[in-house]
Amino acid sequence: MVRPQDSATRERKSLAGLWRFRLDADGKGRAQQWWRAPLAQARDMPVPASYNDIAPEPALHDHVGDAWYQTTVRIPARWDGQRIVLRFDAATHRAVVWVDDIQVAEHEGGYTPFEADVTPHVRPGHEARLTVVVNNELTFASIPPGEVLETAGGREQNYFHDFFNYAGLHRQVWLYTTPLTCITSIAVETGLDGSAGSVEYAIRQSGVPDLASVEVVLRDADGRQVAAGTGPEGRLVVPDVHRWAPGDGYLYQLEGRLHDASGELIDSYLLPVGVRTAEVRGTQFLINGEPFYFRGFGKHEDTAVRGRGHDDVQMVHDFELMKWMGANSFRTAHYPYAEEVLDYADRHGVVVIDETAAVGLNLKMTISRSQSATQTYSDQTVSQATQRVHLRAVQELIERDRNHPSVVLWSIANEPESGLPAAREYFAPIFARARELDPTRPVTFANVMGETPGKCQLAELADVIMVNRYYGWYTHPGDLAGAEAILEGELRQWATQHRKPVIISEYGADTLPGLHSILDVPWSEEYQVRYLEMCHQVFDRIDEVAGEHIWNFADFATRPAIIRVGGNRKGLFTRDRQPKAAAFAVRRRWTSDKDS
Ligand code: BDP
Repeated sequence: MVRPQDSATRERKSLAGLWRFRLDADGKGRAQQWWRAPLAQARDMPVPASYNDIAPEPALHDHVGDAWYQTTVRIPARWDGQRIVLRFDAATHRAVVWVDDIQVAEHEGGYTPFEADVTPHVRPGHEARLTVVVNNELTFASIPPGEVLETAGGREQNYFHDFFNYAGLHRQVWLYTTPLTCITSIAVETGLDGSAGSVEYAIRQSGVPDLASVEVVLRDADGRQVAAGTGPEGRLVVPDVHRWAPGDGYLYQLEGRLHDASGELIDSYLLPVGVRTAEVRGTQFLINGEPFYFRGFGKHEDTAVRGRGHDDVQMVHDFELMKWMGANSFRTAHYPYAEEVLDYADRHGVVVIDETAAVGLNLKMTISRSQSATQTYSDQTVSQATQRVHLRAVQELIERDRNHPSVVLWSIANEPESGLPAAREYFAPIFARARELDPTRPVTFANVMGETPGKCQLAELADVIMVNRYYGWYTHPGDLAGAEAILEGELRQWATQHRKPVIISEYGADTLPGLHSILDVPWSEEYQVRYLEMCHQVFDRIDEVAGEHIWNFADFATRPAIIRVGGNRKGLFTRDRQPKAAAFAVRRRWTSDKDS
């Protein structure tokens, strides 16, 4: 699958706007075939957005089950003779799609795109009715997992992760064209050899392969051709390459072209390409052969009203704030982010750890307990059925994001229970699948507190030791000296036992802006500052530490819990992006080697 784009041979039309919308709490819409007619009792709903916070209604906010979206679109008359495709950048967590009365697509997984060739079902110049049913139920056979409980108050969604289960059409919806014979996928892998760079490409096309010949042109940022090739696979060499590097998001543009026997252009597809390498060597993480230290955040796609809905205004603002902080990287905790986010990171030289939505494969967490089970891995809980969905999620993530130079590391899960042999059985094939799909990038997961060196069965499988640690918060609250000793002891153990780079992918303290204290009082702004300073002193003493990602960039919504005050408050910024005292303190650390 290649993304929709406007090129010499393609055109796209965004379907963002107000759609008709109806909750289906009783789940009767499918039986009653609601797609067959204009949606009755419908209200307006913006796309893209989560639906949960759009109106002040508990039934909408806490809805469990199906929700229906519908719109009508006129297919441009000039699209006659083209292949017409309907694409959803995401539908959380699963969806079925109809064009008029015909089912055209079905997809599982809330954060990766899917599409349908709708050419036979639409008529250029005429209107088509698009209906989507989006379902937000999490079960042990979904990624992330959860359980739907029948309670006195009705059906309730329980889940084992610490962020609100927003749902809906969170990202763009596109109608787009391709020529009938067209490029269906492009994959690139880049390398460096002294001052030269290489771009290995593989292009697939639909239709009869012999009908069209493939030609590839690589241009620099000024549009000058620097290399060219023919055939569906090949290797381009760029002398004196301008490398993509952290802080220098230099992009070439690869044009894949299909020509017919007479030399006529049939299809043209444009792909930005950053030439760089990313690898683990010993205890270092290298980008372009140079040690890279990750400075940044675990984030969320989370804002007021929109929930998880993508918004360019918010995205650019968040990147500007990260830049102001001196951050050079972030992790897409805890799901694949909108593709626009990765495009921006590519263009601006921001480094990304790209994560699947496999969060909460852990029934030992006290914050979000299962009501039905205690064993994480079993036939009734995280099982082979979960693993199949997880493998598919890894595949969809890598297929979607493999061409982004900003992505340097795959994270296949967050905080799974990892101390059991069953964890190894479950995860070994997932590591293997990630490496098979992309041999060029290291693979890891975020290890949870308590699964210490020696106990964790997965660290051995990972290329990087990535740990989430909260000494001084969930343990040793208010006791920074005690926290420091245990944090340092554990990180040193990781470093000596595994001889791999260690990234602290989460550390943080909830903080209420305006709460102050001279003493070490958790929740105060001063405590967040001192807690982070303590962690930083430890990291600076350990050579194998290759990165620090503070949890979290900004406060974010969670389910109600007595340890959550209006959500998770570990942000350096509030949910509306106002800085807490720690933002200034960390900025001093992260910009101290610069003039700013
Ligand atoms: C970790 C999780 C993260 C939570 C964080 C916290 O990875 O999703 O939000 O802790 O408790 O367990 O703040």
